[in-house]
This record gives sequence, structure tokens and C-alpha cells, in this order.
Amino acid sequence: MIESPICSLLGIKYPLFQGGMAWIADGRLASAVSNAGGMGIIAAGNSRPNDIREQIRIARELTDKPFGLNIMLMSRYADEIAQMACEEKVAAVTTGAGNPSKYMAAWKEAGIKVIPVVASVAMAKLMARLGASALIAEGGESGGHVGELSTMVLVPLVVDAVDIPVLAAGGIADGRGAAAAFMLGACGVQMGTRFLSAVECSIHPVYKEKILKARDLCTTVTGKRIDHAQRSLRTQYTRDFAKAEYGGAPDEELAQLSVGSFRLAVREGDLEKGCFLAGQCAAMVNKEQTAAEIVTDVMEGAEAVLKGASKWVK
Ligand code: TUI
Repeated sequence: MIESPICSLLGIKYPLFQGGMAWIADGRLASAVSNAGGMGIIAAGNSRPNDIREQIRIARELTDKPFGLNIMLMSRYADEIAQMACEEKVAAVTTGAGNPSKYMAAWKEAGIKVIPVVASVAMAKLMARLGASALIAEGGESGGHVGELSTMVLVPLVVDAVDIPVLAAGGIADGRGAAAAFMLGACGVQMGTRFLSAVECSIHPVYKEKILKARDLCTTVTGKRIDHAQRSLRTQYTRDFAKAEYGGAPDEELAQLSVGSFRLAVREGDLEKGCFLAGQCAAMVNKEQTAAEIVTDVMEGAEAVLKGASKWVK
């Protein structure tokens, strides 16, 4: 069985996190992943604190295993949600899309394990210095907000820069990817896109269908011009956004295009105005499975690959 220091740190069976996907990663999905032995994560995204508190309550009803809360730091509710994490005493907080420095002392005081997502070596070093328990190094193959570096480069650089456990994210969707992450020095993986196909993932059927049908060139990155690079499925939204972005539309117009676009994809399956966030590995996700089947498939797959790796060494 695959096991690593992140398992004892959090009291989980497998070193596998479910990504904190805004509007998607709710109490139902997170509890299913935690029940399967991974680390389920509820995503706060841009949601209101009370809605997230409700999702935490739902998860606690559905599992007695640990789960985490992902705080999207660009949210206008980030301060309130950071405070709520302390009140609810979630097992772990992961963060995304920013620098969580100002919250870290309070989270640690509340006994919460702090596991920031980083996309650079500088941020990794800062987080380690401020007492992060572990890091998630997320490469630009991932869906949603993306940094500059790919997983293949970012993970070993971060592993060398800090002396806390590092999980790899971005482009990992099966046992091969997870095994590769361990070879790069990671002691765990985080997957988002693969869990979009989970039975317990409540996205609109149109969204799920688009993930299952996606091929290699089906994702693209928009928003680089305004420092909001994000990867999603190529749709009418990305065509409209690119036209405005490269046609010199003012920043406010671009921001306006994106308002509500994640929610429209997730809740309405809106193929015109919806932004269907997804990683490059959407092309590798071809069937709907339960969260438990996904966790087992990836962990057992990684074990088989790692056991067979010695065939390359003479
Ligand atoms: O956060 C993500 N992916 C996301 S968040 C999201 S929701 C959203 N809503 C509105 C605007 C933007 C996003 C959709 N997808 N991944 C983790 C991640 N964090 N990737 C990169 C980073 C990151 C970037 C900059 C982490 C730290 C950072 O620091 C910048 C600084 O402050 O120096």
C-alpha cells in the first residue's frame, strides 16, 4: 500500500487530496473522498461563509474521517472564512490564488494544519518559514487559476527548497501520474479534474459530459493579460474572452465577462456564458466512477507502476 508522512500528519489512509474546486467541491464530494481514505476538501471559492459552514456540517454528517477547507484568497469573504475555519476547527486548511501569511498564526493557534497551494519557490519558502505543515506545489497543467511553471519543474524545485512534505498537483489523473509525482520527491498528490467525473460530484450533467468527452487540446488558458490566468475547457466563453483579451478590451470588460461564469457552468451547464474550469488531464478522464473507485484506482495504479520501476535499472 502507498503510504507517506502526509498520512500520519492528517490521519488519512492514502496520500491523495481532492482539489478545492470552487462551486464544485462540496460536503458531499469531500466526505466521499475522505470515506475512501483520501483527503476530501470543501472549497469556499467565492461563496458566503454561512453556505460553507453548511457544507462543513453536511460533511460531518456523512463522514467521521478528516477533511479540509480550501480558502480562495481572492474572495471578498476570505477574512470571514479564515475566521470560520478556526471556529469550526477543520482538520486542515488549504489555500489558493494568493498569500495566506496574515492568517497563518491564527490557524495554527486553532490547531489547524495549514497546507498552502504554491506555484513558485519563493512562496514555498515563505510558507515553510511561517509554519505551514505541508505544501501543495501546483503546476500549470491544472484547471482554474494557474501559475507559470509546469508540475515537472515546480515539484522538484519546491521539494529541494523546503523541508516539509510536498504534494504535487496539476496534470495528475491516474496511477502513472501519481507514481511520477513520488519520483519527483512529492509525498502525495492532489487531483481535481479526475474527481469531476465522480458519482458524488454534483456538477451539471453537461459539465460532466464535456469532461468525459474532452481530448488532448480541449483546454486553454485565458486571462494572462490581466494576471488572472485560468485554464478551462475551450467553449464559447473562452472564444469570447480571448477575443476581448487580444482585441484590447478594457480590463473591466474582461472582469465583467468572468463574473458568475464558474457558477453558470457548474449549476446551469451554460455552454454560452459558462466557464468550465478543467485541467489538461480532462483528456484522461473517460468514465464516471465513485470517489472510492477513483481513489483506489489511482493509489493501486501508482503502487503497480512503482513496483515495476526497477525494470529500467540494470
Ligand atoms: O487557486 C487555484 N485555482 C483556482 S482558484 C479559482 S477561483 C477564482 N476566482 C476568481 C479569480 C481567480 C480565481 C479557480 N481556480 N489554484 C491554486 C493556485 N494558487 N495556483 C496558483 C496559486 C498561487 C498564485 C499566486 C498561489 C500563491 C500566489 O501568490 C501570489 C502572491 O501573493 O505573491
